[in-house]
Amino acid sequence: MNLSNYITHHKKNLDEILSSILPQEDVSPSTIHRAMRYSVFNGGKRLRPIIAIASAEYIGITIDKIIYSIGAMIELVHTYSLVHDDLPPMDNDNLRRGKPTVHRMFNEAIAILTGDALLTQAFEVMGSIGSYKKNGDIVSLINEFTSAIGSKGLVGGQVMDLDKKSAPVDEDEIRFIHRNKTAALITFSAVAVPVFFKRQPYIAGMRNYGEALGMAFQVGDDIVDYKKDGKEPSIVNVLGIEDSKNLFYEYINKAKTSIKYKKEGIYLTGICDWIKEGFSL
Ligand code: GRG
Repeated sequence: MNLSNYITHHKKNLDEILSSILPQEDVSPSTIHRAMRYSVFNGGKRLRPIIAIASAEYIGITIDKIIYSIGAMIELVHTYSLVHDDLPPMDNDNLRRGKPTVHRMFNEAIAILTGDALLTQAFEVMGSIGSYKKNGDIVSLINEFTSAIGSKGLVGGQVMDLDKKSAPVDEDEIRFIHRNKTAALITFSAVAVPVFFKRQPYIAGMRNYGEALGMAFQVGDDIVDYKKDGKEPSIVNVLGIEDSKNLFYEYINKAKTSIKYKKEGIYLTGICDWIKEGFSL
Protein backbone atom coordinates (compact mmCIF):
# COMPACT_ATOMS: atom_id res chain seq x y z
CA MET A 1 0.00 0.00 0.00
CA ASN A 2 1.40 3.45 -0.81
CA LEU A 3 1.71 6.03 1.96
CA SER A 4 -1.27 8.05 0.85
CA ASN A 5 -3.61 5.01 0.98
CA TYR A 6 -1.97 3.93 4.24
CA ILE A 7 -2.76 7.30 5.83
CA THR A 8 -6.35 7.34 4.49
CA HIS A 9 -7.00 3.79 5.73
CA HIS A 10 -5.63 4.33 9.24
CA LYS A 11 -7.12 7.82 9.59
CA LYS A 12 -10.57 6.35 8.98
CA ASN A 13 -10.14 3.67 11.66
CA LEU A 14 -8.63 6.16 14.06
CA ASP A 15 -11.50 8.60 13.55
CA GLU A 16 -13.98 5.82 14.31
CA ILE A 17 -12.20 5.10 17.61
CA LEU A 18 -12.03 8.81 18.43
CA SER A 19 -15.72 9.13 17.70
CA SER A 20 -16.54 6.22 19.99
CA ILE A 21 -14.35 7.65 22.77
CA LEU A 22 -15.76 11.19 22.72
CA PRO A 23 -19.20 11.68 24.27
CA GLN A 24 -21.97 12.29 21.70
CA GLU A 25 -23.06 15.89 21.20
CA ASP A 26 -26.40 15.41 22.93
CA VAL A 27 -24.83 14.14 26.16
CA SER A 28 -25.38 16.76 28.84
CA PRO A 29 -23.86 19.34 29.15
CA SER A 30 -24.00 19.32 25.37
CA THR A 31 -21.99 22.53 24.80
CA ILE A 32 -18.72 20.98 25.97
CA HIS A 33 -19.33 17.77 24.03
CA ARG A 34 -20.14 19.71 20.88
CA ALA A 35 -16.96 21.75 21.35
CA MET A 36 -14.80 18.66 21.98
CA ARG A 37 -16.07 16.97 18.83
CA TYR A 38 -15.79 20.20 16.85
CA SER A 39 -12.12 20.55 17.79
CA VAL A 40 -11.18 16.92 17.13
CA PHE A 41 -13.10 16.48 13.84
CA ASN A 42 -11.88 19.63 12.20
CA GLY A 43 -9.59 18.31 9.48
CA GLY A 44 -6.35 17.44 11.33
CA LYS A 45 -3.72 15.40 9.46
CA ARG A 46 -3.41 12.90 12.36
CA LEU A 47 0.36 12.98 11.87
CA ARG A 48 1.19 11.85 15.43
CA PRO A 49 -1.13 8.80 15.52
CA ILE A 50 0.10 7.81 12.05
CA ILE A 51 3.67 7.86 13.43
CA ALA A 52 2.59 5.59 16.31
CA ILE A 53 0.85 3.21 13.87
CA ALA A 54 3.88 3.13 11.54
CA SER A 55 6.13 2.43 14.55
CA ALA A 56 3.98 -0.61 15.41
CA GLU A 57 4.36 -1.79 11.81
CA TYR A 58 8.13 -1.29 12.10
CA ILE A 59 8.49 -3.52 15.13
CA GLY A 60 6.06 -6.18 13.92
CA ILE A 61 3.07 -5.47 16.16
CA THR A 62 -0.44 -5.98 14.76
CA ILE A 63 -2.37 -2.77 14.28
CA ASP A 64 -5.44 -3.31 16.43
CA LYS A 65 -7.60 -1.43 18.93
CA ILE A 66 -4.68 -0.90 21.35
CA ILE A 67 -2.56 0.82 18.71
CA TYR A 68 -5.46 3.02 17.59
CA SER A 69 -6.18 3.86 21.23
CA ILE A 70 -2.56 4.95 21.72
CA GLY A 71 -2.99 7.10 18.61
CA ALA A 72 -6.28 8.52 19.89
CA MET A 73 -4.74 9.38 23.26
CA ILE A 74 -2.00 11.34 21.49
CA GLU A 75 -4.44 13.14 19.17
CA LEU A 76 -6.60 14.21 22.13
CA VAL A 77 -3.58 15.89 23.77
CA HIS A 78 -2.46 17.44 20.48
CA THR A 79 -5.96 18.89 20.01
CA TYR A 80 -6.09 20.25 23.56
CA SER A 81 -2.75 22.01 22.97
CA LEU A 82 -4.04 23.64 19.78
CA VAL A 83 -7.33 24.78 21.38
CA HIS A 84 -5.42 26.44 24.24
CA ASP A 85 -2.70 27.80 21.93
CA ASP A 86 -5.38 29.61 19.86
CA LEU A 87 -6.76 31.47 22.91
CA PRO A 88 -6.34 35.28 23.17
CA PRO A 89 -3.58 35.23 25.86
CA MET A 90 -1.54 32.84 23.71
CA ASP A 91 -1.66 33.08 19.88
CA ASN A 92 -5.06 34.79 19.67
CA ASP A 93 -6.09 33.07 16.45
CA ASN A 94 -9.51 33.33 14.84
CA LEU A 95 -9.04 30.43 12.49
CA ARG A 96 -7.67 26.91 12.81
CA ARG A 97 -7.53 24.70 9.72
CA GLY A 98 -9.53 27.43 7.95
CA LYS A 99 -12.46 27.26 10.39
CA PRO A 100 -13.31 29.38 13.46
CA THR A 101 -11.23 28.47 16.50
CA VAL A 102 -13.08 26.94 19.46
CA HIS A 103 -13.19 30.20 21.44
CA ARG A 104 -14.61 32.00 18.38
CA MET A 105 -17.18 29.28 17.64
CA PHE A 106 -18.19 28.91 21.30
CA ASN A 107 -16.53 31.22 23.87
CA GLU A 108 -13.26 31.48 25.81
CA ALA A 109 -14.46 29.65 28.92
CA ILE A 110 -15.69 26.75 26.80
CA ALA A 111 -12.37 26.67 24.90
CA ILE A 112 -10.40 26.43 28.17
CA LEU A 113 -12.69 23.68 29.42
CA THR A 114 -12.56 21.86 26.07
CA GLY A 115 -8.78 21.65 26.38
CA ASP A 116 -9.10 20.45 29.99
CA ALA A 117 -11.67 17.81 29.05
CA LEU A 118 -9.63 16.52 26.07
CA LEU A 119 -6.53 16.18 28.25
CA THR A 120 -8.52 14.32 30.89
CA GLN A 121 -10.10 12.09 28.25
CA ALA A 122 -6.61 11.11 27.08
CA PHE A 123 -5.92 9.65 30.52
CA GLU A 124 -9.22 7.77 30.47
CA VAL A 125 -8.01 6.18 27.21
CA MET A 126 -4.67 5.38 28.88
CA GLY A 127 -6.64 3.52 31.58
CA SER A 128 -8.50 1.50 28.95
CA ILE A 129 -5.21 0.59 27.21
CA GLY A 130 -3.88 -0.76 30.52
CA SER A 131 -7.04 -2.83 31.01
CA TYR A 132 -7.10 -4.37 27.49
CA LYS A 133 -3.54 -5.58 27.73
CA LYS A 134 -2.56 -6.43 31.27
CA ASN A 135 1.02 -7.43 30.44
CA GLY A 136 1.84 -4.14 28.68
CA ASP A 137 4.14 -1.70 30.45
CA ILE A 138 1.51 0.89 31.32
CA VAL A 139 3.64 2.51 34.04
CA SER A 140 6.46 3.31 31.60
CA LEU A 141 3.88 4.56 29.11
CA ILE A 142 2.43 6.94 31.73
CA ASN A 143 5.92 8.17 32.65
CA GLU A 144 6.84 8.82 29.00
CA PHE A 145 3.54 10.57 28.36
CA THR A 146 3.61 12.85 31.40
CA SER A 147 7.26 13.86 30.78
CA ALA A 148 6.41 14.66 27.17
CA ILE A 149 3.38 16.85 27.87
CA GLY A 150 4.02 18.49 31.26
CA SER A 151 6.05 21.53 32.33
CA LYS A 152 9.27 19.78 31.30
CA GLY A 153 7.85 19.06 27.85
CA LEU A 154 4.99 20.54 25.80
CA VAL A 155 3.82 23.04 28.45
CA GLY A 156 7.41 24.15 29.22
CA GLY A 157 8.10 24.72 25.53
CA GLN A 158 4.95 26.80 25.22
CA VAL A 159 5.98 28.92 28.24
CA MET A 160 9.42 29.65 26.74
CA ASP A 161 7.75 30.44 23.40
CA LEU A 162 5.45 32.98 25.11
CA ASP A 163 8.38 34.49 27.08
CA LYS A 164 10.34 34.99 23.89
CA LYS A 165 7.60 36.63 21.83
CA SER A 166 8.83 40.06 22.83
CA ALA A 167 12.44 39.36 23.85
CA PRO A 168 15.62 38.46 21.96
CA VAL A 169 16.10 34.74 21.53
CA ASP A 170 19.33 32.76 21.15
CA GLU A 171 19.93 29.43 19.43
CA ASP A 172 19.76 27.36 22.63
CA GLU A 173 16.44 28.91 23.58
CA ILE A 174 14.97 28.30 20.13
CA ARG A 175 16.10 24.69 20.26
CA PHE A 176 14.56 24.37 23.72
CA ILE A 177 11.24 25.66 22.36
CA HIS A 178 11.32 23.31 19.37
CA ARG A 179 12.38 20.30 21.44
CA ASN A 180 9.64 20.78 24.00
CA LYS A 181 6.74 22.51 22.29
CA THR A 182 6.78 20.31 19.20
CA ALA A 183 9.29 17.45 19.27
CA ALA A 184 8.32 16.08 22.70
CA LEU A 185 4.84 14.87 21.62
CA ILE A 186 6.13 13.68 18.24
CA THR A 187 8.87 11.73 20.05
CA PHE A 188 6.28 10.25 22.38
CA SER A 189 4.31 9.17 19.30
CA ALA A 190 7.38 7.33 18.00
CA VAL A 191 8.29 5.56 21.26
CA ALA A 192 4.86 4.85 22.78
CA VAL A 193 4.32 1.47 21.08
CA PRO A 194 7.83 0.04 21.68
CA VAL A 195 7.68 1.29 25.28
CA PHE A 196 4.27 -0.24 26.02
CA PHE A 197 5.16 -3.52 24.26
CA LYS A 198 8.56 -3.64 25.99
CA ARG A 199 10.55 -3.80 22.75
CA GLN A 200 13.72 -2.33 24.34
CA PRO A 201 16.07 -2.75 21.34
CA TYR A 202 13.90 -0.40 19.27
CA ILE A 203 13.35 2.40 21.78
CA ALA A 204 16.58 4.40 21.26
CA GLY A 205 16.24 4.34 17.47
CA MET A 206 12.60 5.41 17.62
CA ARG A 207 13.49 8.17 20.05
CA ASN A 208 16.14 9.50 17.65
CA TYR A 209 13.61 9.30 14.82
CA GLY A 210 10.91 11.18 16.76
CA GLU A 211 13.26 13.88 18.04
CA ALA A 212 14.74 14.57 14.61
CA LEU A 213 11.36 14.54 12.86
CA GLY A 214 9.82 16.77 15.55
CA MET A 215 12.67 19.29 15.25
CA ALA A 216 12.35 19.26 11.44
CA PHE A 217 8.61 19.86 11.76
CA GLN A 218 9.04 22.98 13.88
CA VAL A 219 11.99 24.36 11.87
CA GLY A 220 9.84 23.95 8.73
CA ASP A 221 6.89 25.64 10.42
CA ASP A 222 9.09 28.53 11.62
CA ILE A 223 10.36 29.12 8.08
CA VAL A 224 6.85 29.09 6.60
CA ASP A 225 5.48 31.40 9.33
CA TYR A 226 8.45 33.75 9.13
CA LYS A 227 7.98 34.17 5.39
CA LYS A 228 4.21 34.65 5.82
CA ASP A 229 4.05 37.14 8.69
CA GLY A 230 7.47 37.40 10.39
CA LYS A 231 6.17 35.39 13.37
CA GLU A 232 8.58 35.25 16.34
CA PRO A 233 10.38 33.66 18.08
CA SER A 234 11.78 31.83 15.07
CA ILE A 235 14.86 29.84 14.12
CA VAL A 236 15.07 32.23 11.17
CA ASN A 237 15.93 35.11 13.58
CA VAL A 238 18.99 33.15 14.65
CA LEU A 239 20.18 31.33 11.52
CA GLY A 240 18.63 33.18 8.59
CA ILE A 241 16.51 31.48 5.90
CA GLU A 242 19.17 29.46 4.06
CA ASP A 243 20.77 27.90 7.15
CA SER A 244 17.35 27.22 8.63
CA LYS A 245 16.40 25.33 5.45
CA ASN A 246 19.65 23.36 5.63
CA LEU A 247 18.89 22.50 9.24
CA PHE A 248 15.42 21.31 8.23
CA TYR A 249 16.91 18.92 5.61
CA GLU A 250 19.56 17.77 8.10
CA TYR A 251 16.87 16.80 10.62
CA ILE A 252 14.81 15.03 7.95
CA ASN A 253 17.88 12.99 6.95
CA LYS A 254 18.70 12.26 10.57
CA ALA A 255 15.17 10.93 11.12
CA LYS A 256 15.48 8.72 8.03
CA THR A 257 18.85 7.30 9.02
CA SER A 258 17.48 6.32 12.45
CA ILE A 259 15.40 3.71 10.62
CA LYS A 260 17.72 0.72 10.33
CA TYR A 261 15.36 -1.83 8.80
CA LYS A 262 14.34 -0.16 5.56
CA LYS A 263 11.66 -2.65 4.48
CA GLU A 264 9.76 -2.62 7.79
CA GLY A 265 10.37 1.13 8.13
CA ILE A 266 8.96 2.07 4.73
CA TYR A 267 6.09 4.08 6.24
CA LEU A 268 8.30 5.76 8.85
CA THR A 269 10.67 7.00 6.15
CA GLY A 270 7.66 7.82 3.95
CA ILE A 271 6.37 10.11 6.72
CA CYS A 272 9.71 12.02 6.58
CA ASP A 273 9.21 12.64 2.84
CA TRP A 274 5.57 13.57 3.45
CA ILE A 275 6.71 16.28 5.89
CA LYS A 276 9.53 17.39 3.60
CA GLU A 277 7.16 17.78 0.66
CA GLY A 278 4.38 19.25 2.81
CA PHE A 279 6.47 22.27 3.76
CA SER A 280 7.85 22.68 0.21
CA LEU A 281 10.55 25.08 1.36
C1 GRG B 1 -1.12 25.26 25.00
C2 GRG B 1 0.16 23.65 26.46
C3 GRG B 1 -0.04 24.29 25.17
C4 GRG B 1 0.78 23.98 24.19
C5 GRG B 1 0.62 24.46 22.85
C6 GRG B 1 0.71 24.86 19.94
C7 GRG B 1 1.56 23.94 20.69
C8 GRG B 1 1.84 24.05 22.13
C9 GRG B 1 2.13 22.96 20.09
C10 GRG B 1 1.93 22.78 18.68
C11 GRG B 1 3.31 22.71 18.20
C12 GRG B 1 3.33 22.71 16.78
C13 GRG B 1 3.26 21.40 16.09
C14 GRG B 1 3.50 23.86 16.19
C15 GRG B 1 3.65 23.98 14.79
C16 GRG B 1 2.40 24.59 14.31
C17 GRG B 1 1.57 23.59 13.72
C18 GRG B 1 1.80 23.36 12.28
C19 GRG B 1 0.69 22.98 14.47
C20 GRG B 1 -0.24 22.04 13.99
O1 GRG B 1 0.30 20.73 13.96
P1 GRG B 1 -0.20 19.80 12.81
O2 GRG B 1 0.20 20.42 11.51
O3 GRG B 1 -1.76 20.00 13.03
O4 GRG B 1 0.18 18.41 13.04
P2 GRG B 1 -3.04 19.34 12.39
O5 GRG B 1 -3.92 20.50 12.03
O6 GRG B 1 -2.69 18.51 11.22
O7 GRG B 1 -3.59 18.53 13.50
